[in-house]
Amino acid sequence: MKKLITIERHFAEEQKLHPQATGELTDLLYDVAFAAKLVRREVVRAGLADILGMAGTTNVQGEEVKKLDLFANEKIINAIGQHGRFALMGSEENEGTIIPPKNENGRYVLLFDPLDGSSNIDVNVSVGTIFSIYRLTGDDPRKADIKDCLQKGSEQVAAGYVIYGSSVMMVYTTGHGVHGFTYDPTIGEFLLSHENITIPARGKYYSINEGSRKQLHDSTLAFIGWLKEEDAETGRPYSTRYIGSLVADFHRNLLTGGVFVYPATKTHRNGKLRLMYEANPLAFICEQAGGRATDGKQRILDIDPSELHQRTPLYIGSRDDVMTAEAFEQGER
Ligand code: P6P
Repeated sequence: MKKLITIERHFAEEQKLHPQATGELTDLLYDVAFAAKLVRREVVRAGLADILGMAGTTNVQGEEVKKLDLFANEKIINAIGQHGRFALMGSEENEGTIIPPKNENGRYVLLFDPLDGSSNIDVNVSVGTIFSIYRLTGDDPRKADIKDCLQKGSEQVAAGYVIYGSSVMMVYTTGHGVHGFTYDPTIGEFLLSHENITIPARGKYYSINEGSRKQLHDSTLAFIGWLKEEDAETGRPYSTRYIGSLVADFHRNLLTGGVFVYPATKTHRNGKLRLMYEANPLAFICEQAGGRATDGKQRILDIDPSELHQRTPLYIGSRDDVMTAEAFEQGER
């Protein structure tokens, strides 16, 4: 019988890989896993409870917010913020930074998208929580401010996501590989199910919203055209897989190989996806799994952020597929 390793046990093992860790990283990750269990409980029964449907408000993105987004946001802030380990937080649902309920000893920053893909909630398509953890740039948590939230993705100490799908999984990295845990509701634990996830160098799927063809630049259309050509030697044509839920599309490509593209378009020069709590954490995971993540020109993790909610074009997934996409976007093909 395979060893049953809970995510908490794995966090403790990971801590030994961080000589400077004082156990705080383990505690942070434990808090995130705990919050994920609370969010999961509501997401999986959303159809039953009276929390389905529109909350009637709009978030900083100007998007209508469904009650589950609000719930997830509040749960994460309160469940994680109560232990005082985070000095500051940033969420897709909040315009400014969030000072947790307790933060006097916090030496870390948490940035998160509480429920990505929420437009899919009512149709029972997988949605996800994405998180990114940084160390404070200074020593005094009372002086923590927006500059602690605007660090390059390469400074992340941990990142991960929870996918609420046919099974609920939590995937994370602290810079020592990527590990996946599947939730067992009979014991209320995330159990190690995918150790050291690696993404194939080239996949067979591509994910892009071709409905916006008219808005796509010729370079992007040329890449899509290349993917659709018949060429057995390079495994083409690729198949389209586009769920419209970033975490679900990313997770499939991470496990099977493939490339996800949300590019700059004629109407959105920075694309749609958010750098700090969508692209950066997934880029950290993707690179740790042997993949690649760029904005079409530079590594996502090298982008010097200027705003908490700034957007970025995103090409992420199998290393060779992303490099091919970049060659087209840079006019080299
Ligand atoms: P489009 C969901 O709203 C989201 O933020 C991501 O989860 C998803 O990848 C993307 O937007 C889909 O955007 O423009 O293709 O509907």
